[in-house]
Amino acid sequence: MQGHHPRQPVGRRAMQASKAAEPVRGARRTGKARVEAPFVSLERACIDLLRANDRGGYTVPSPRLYPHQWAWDSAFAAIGWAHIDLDRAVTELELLMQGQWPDGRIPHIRFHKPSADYFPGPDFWGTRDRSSITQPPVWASAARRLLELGGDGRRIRALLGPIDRSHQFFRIARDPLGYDAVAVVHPWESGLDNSPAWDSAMAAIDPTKAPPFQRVDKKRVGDPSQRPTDDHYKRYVVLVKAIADSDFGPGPLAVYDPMMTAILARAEEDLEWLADQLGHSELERGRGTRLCSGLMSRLYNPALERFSYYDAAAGERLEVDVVGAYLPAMLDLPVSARVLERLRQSYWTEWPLPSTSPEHPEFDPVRYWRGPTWVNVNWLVADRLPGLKERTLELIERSGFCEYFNPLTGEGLGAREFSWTAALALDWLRGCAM
Ligand code: 9WN
Repeated sequence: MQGHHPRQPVGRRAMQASKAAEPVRGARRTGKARVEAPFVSLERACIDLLRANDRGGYTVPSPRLYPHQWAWDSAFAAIGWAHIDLDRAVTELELLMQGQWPDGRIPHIRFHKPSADYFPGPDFWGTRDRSSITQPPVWASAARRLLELGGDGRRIRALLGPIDRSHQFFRIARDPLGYDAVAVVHPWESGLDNSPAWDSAMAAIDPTKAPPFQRVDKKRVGDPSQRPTDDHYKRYVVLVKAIADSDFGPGPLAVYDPMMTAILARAEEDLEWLADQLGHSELERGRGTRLCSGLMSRLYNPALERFSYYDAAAGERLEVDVVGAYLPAMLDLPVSARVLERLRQSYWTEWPLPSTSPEHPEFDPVRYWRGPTWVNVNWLVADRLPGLKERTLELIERSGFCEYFNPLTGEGLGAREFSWTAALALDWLRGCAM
């Protein structure tokens, strides 16, 4: 695994590369010199947005819809902060890791302050100040970027033990069949909450078991049709309660997720790199390679040239045509080139990448993860899909720092002033890539 994929140059060279990089490269395709100016101001706008969403050490994903610290959002924000203020970037990861459960899990939400602006709060989770599920573990990859850009090695080194334990949690608690892959226990854990990937497993969850609750999210976006349905929300809530009732164990849902597995494989590789750089000798090696083998042997479907999901509770393979089924191509797998080709063939809409295939019967270009384009997904795979970074920057410049975008029209959707959209755009503008 190590060093086989095109990555950023490290240390000082990364800084030079970022300064020397031409942020306007994408715009130049239009051949108009004057398009440079908006990109310069886009960079300024990214910085201003992260500063505005800073709550003193952590960054809220968006001020109105998501007023707490979310795990993968925070790691993406740290990558943005790394281009503004490296110490502030390290603080972001420190606060994230401080929320760690004793068993190693990093909660997907850390509630620093009470807020009536988000449901469910800690009382619903049955905790004091954090959720009981985790999220795609991008924090090792973020820590790597911080060190590459010159962050304080002593502070970053102190994060490696907690990061290591957070990775081990997946093997201990999220691999019920011993597949060397990750099974999520709640759609929110995947980060791609409302993807059709979860529909068949969620069909087994009884929505009538949900206790009474009031959604806040629908009031926070202009158009509720961009958010999950009430039926889905009831099932999410039933799962939250089931996890609390099982003493924060897994609950009734377990779906192997190729995208989550790929993100952890990349994170393991980045953790090994950090351990080498910073002299953290106690790290167990080879976990990333094992996850790659798990992906290939358990989840790859050669006929479809993409990856499958696997419902461990039902014992059923799920062939769902969603973007996560292609995301393992962000790794150096023997099939990555073929999978990327498929992804390009089926997902290159006007404003790629849609989160669900336009051919899928559930494709909906405006509803949350059921069709819209998301910047973080694009960022994860953009260095392997020429043109994707440039097109995504054009999209942001045109429609703003939205949470997601209509993949057909480019219309901005969901929350506004969304942190990871700005943070990852800034990473690109400074010449970096996943
Ligand atoms: C539930 C914060 C989070 C992201 C997820 C995204 C959305 C939350 C929600 O917002 O999920 O965790 O309430 O919809 O799907 O990826 O981390 O931005």
